[in-house]
Amino acid sequence: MSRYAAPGQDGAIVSYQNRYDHWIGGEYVAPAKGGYFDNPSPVNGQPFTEVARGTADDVERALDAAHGAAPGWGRTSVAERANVLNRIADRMEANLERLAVAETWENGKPIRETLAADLPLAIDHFRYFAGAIRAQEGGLAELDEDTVAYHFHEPLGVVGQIIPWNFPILMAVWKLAPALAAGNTVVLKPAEQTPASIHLLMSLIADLLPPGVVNIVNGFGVEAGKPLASSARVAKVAFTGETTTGRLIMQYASENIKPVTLELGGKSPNLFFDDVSARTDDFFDKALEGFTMFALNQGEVCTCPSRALIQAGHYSDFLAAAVERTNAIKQGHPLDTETMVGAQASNDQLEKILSYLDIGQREGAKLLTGGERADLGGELSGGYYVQPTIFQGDNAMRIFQEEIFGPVVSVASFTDFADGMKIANDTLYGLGAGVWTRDLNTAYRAGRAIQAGRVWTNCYHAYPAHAAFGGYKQSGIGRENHRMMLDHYQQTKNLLVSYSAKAV
Ligand code: TXE
Repeated sequence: MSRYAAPGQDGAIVSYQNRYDHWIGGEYVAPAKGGYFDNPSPVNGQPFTEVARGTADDVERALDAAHGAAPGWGRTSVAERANVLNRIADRMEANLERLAVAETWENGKPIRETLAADLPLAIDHFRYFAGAIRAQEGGLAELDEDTVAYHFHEPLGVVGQIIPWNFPILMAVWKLAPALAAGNTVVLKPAEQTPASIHLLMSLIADLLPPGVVNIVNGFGVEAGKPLASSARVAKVAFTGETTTGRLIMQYASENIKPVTLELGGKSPNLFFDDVSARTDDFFDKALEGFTMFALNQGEVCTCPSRALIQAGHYSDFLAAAVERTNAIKQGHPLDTETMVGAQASNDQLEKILSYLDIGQREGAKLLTGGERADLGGELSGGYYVQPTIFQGDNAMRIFQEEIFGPVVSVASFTDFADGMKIANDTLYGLGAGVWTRDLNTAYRAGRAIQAGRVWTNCYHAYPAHAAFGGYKQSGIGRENHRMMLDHYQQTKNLLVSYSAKAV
């Protein structure tokens, strides 16, 4: 095991400014109203920097910069934009360890994940959209011999983006890469819990982008996010966060008839059919691994497989093995390379999860393991740690219906295929799902029957840039990833041209 030095310690590869202002027009800009707030690390609960508290005035200033840059950036050739995106990816790759440590320090997630997943995925995202925009073509329809409909792609202009704290850099990149590739300029509001990693990223790539193409306004939801989403000066709003907040974002944007894409909450089912346990082999092990994915990223993933549905024929045996496997998860210092579960991202989130641990027990669910705040002692005693927790209950319970966003899984059994589908779809959400079976017919039918935008089959929590991701039902509107994402950031211009000299 090795441990990366924490920021501020000897040998640290990340150092922060004492304060982060807004990033507007290619420079730091102090907040119009002068306020700042502390940014604590969830690893130990201690503030490590302070951040400008944005208001509507700051949003306006950022929109000025974004509008100033929009015509120039929108007119660059796709080759130029793709080159910029590729250079950003190269710069991030050259600084991968630094960005990974920053992401871990600010969010609390284990360094093994930021090194192996968050940052490589973010880098690949820029490369993917650099390629996608180069390959994009318009369309042409020959309406008759003399009449042609041309279809062009145009940037929308200035877009507003509001992101959460669970994957600070990756969520920023999921939104920035397609928007920039399509020729838009951006005003982005990071989550108030995790702005510093994004500023670190911006400081690394600032020289690669013309001033004003990407602007960052820090701050809280109502103070900074609302004016951005409500503005008549944005052509589109992209949001990731809680479903109730998504509803507000739609309301704000509807005032000016602006399109929104929303990536919201989930309560994803993870189904384990009987045949998973038919043999004790690698596949069985893989399925157990799939079960424990509820604790990945401390459960702070919109697609967290937070409802494990196990078919009745192997229910007890599979569950016993799953509990054993969960108990072997190594929780510890997020900067240790062997840590699998780190800290929750904020004290608010910690308290929300603890309240659900209480709710689960009060509504009669059986606690199979975990169930408490984890006290890791020493320098981590002020941090926000929760034990990986398994509840057994039934799908009507709140712990099966409401998003906990912690390392907590609620387990129930199902009898046959129809029963499994019924329980899986008995939710307001429809973002992700998992299906585990050796039978490809079952896998296919389940994948088609589950009402979710992404159904992982014999795998879970993979997020390649070229697979569409998004929600059914109350999990959202629109998609992220995949080149179809470009459609959310472009206008379609149709020119309908008659080449005939004849009067009609
Ligand atoms: O989310 P919010 P929170 C879920 C998860 C979590 C819960 C609460 O269940 O426990 O949401 O987290 C900005 N106008 N998810 O409170 O409030 C806010 O500043 C404009 C799921 O952090 O949705 C932040 O930048 N903006 C999720 C962003 O919205 C507003 C990821 C997300 O914050 C706003 C995060 C407003 N009125 C939480 N209010 C996922 N789907 O991945 C807040 N914001």
